[in-house]
Amino acid sequence: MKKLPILVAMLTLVTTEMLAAAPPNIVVFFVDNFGNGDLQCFNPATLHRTPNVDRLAAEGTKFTSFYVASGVCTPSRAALMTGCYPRRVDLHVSDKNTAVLQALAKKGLNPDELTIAEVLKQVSYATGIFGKWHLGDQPPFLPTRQGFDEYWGIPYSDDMTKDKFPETWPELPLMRGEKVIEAPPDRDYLVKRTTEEVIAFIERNQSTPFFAYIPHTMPGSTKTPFSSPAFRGKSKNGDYGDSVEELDWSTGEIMSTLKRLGLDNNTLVVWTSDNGAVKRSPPQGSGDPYRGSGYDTSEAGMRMPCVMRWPGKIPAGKTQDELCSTMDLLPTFSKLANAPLPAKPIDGRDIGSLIMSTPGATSHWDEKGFGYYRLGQLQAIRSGPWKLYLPLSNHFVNNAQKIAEVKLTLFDVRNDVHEDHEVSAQHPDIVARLTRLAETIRVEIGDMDKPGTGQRTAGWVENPKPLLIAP
Ligand SMILES: [Ca+2]
Repeated sequence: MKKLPILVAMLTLVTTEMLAAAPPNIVVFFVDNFGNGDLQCFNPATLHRTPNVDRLAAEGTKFTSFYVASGVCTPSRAALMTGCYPRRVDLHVSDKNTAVLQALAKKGLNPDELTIAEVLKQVSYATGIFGKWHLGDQPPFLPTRQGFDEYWGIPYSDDMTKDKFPETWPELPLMRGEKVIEAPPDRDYLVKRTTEEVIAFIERNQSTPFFAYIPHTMPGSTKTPFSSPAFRGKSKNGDYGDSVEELDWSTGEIMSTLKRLGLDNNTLVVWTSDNGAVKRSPPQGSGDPYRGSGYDTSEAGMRMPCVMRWPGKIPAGKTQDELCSTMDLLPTFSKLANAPLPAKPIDGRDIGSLIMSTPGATSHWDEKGFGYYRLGQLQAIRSGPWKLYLPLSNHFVNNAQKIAEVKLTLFDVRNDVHEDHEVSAQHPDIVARLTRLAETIRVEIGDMDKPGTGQRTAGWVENPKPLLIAP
């Protein structure tokens, strides 16, 4: 009997050590076409009420130089999933040489590429995706073939509906696993139902490390974002605001679930957007305080609001302005989970020290430069505070590949976030250095018709077939 307290103490010690070493659950919110200025915690002037994401920011760190790798959906998602520039994995353009994959695309993320889900599966994470995939709708390209145990959602954008091409496109498919369960689903309920699916996934997997990827379908690609009746007409910013407030509600529900199950202290939560808010008239989403809008290489197009929370690991109430990217998430998660990196080269790096604000941590992008691509064109580069817009006689000004001439310009996008002061004449040395870095990226990743030495090929299906409701 005398030995019991010692045994209890030993057991307690083991349990504590095991808990300390337990790899974190990982939850990634990746909303669609949502601007930096659309959250209270990034823009107090916004009309949107976003208390739940604001709470994440208060309990975690806000990232103010966090970039997606493209201003449009498919390439941005390809980069998040693989840790690579979209051009490296050949998803910078669609099979039709357009900006994003559409229904029945022949192209998709190559099954040989390793996604975050596959990396985490190596160390037995449970993996689920809930929302919009957009990396190929043919069977070999579905998330279930890319490391996800579970899939509930739509394979491409919410606006790719049958009425656009009634002869060829199917009704918008809602999928569970590899089966179409409804077509079309009522889009008003996508965010609500996605939230319920995520909560059920977390409940089922509470005793194992899990990765929940939540690429919410909203605000999405229509002029009239959808929301469920509880949110409709409730915001001060029309349909767009209603959908933003429902996304915030969704965040709160999922965080409450983590807390209720006692999981939130060992869960890394990342909340960000796939690209900036789209230009609409009258305006809906906001890229404030940055210039530009979604779909291009402007700061508003690619510099996203990002919040990360992991109590005790990521400092609370902090702002981190070092340059980082969605491409860094795969290697960072790989390190945290102690899972091997993909054998093929990737562009992102482990940013654990930046996330946790280790003193002296710097951005690897400052050394090699971060390239801003639109379609297959390298248009700008950032290193440290500096963004250099490359001089181009054939600059793509929209996704239809209309071209214009642009001159070389240089801005300090850390201190002059609205890019009001062009300073190339004052800093010829910086212009020269960034120009050299751009050339290095161009050689490896490619530019326009010139292939990069590091480029790989996407997957391809010669005869794509519509996804239809399973019998
Ligand atoms: Ca998008």
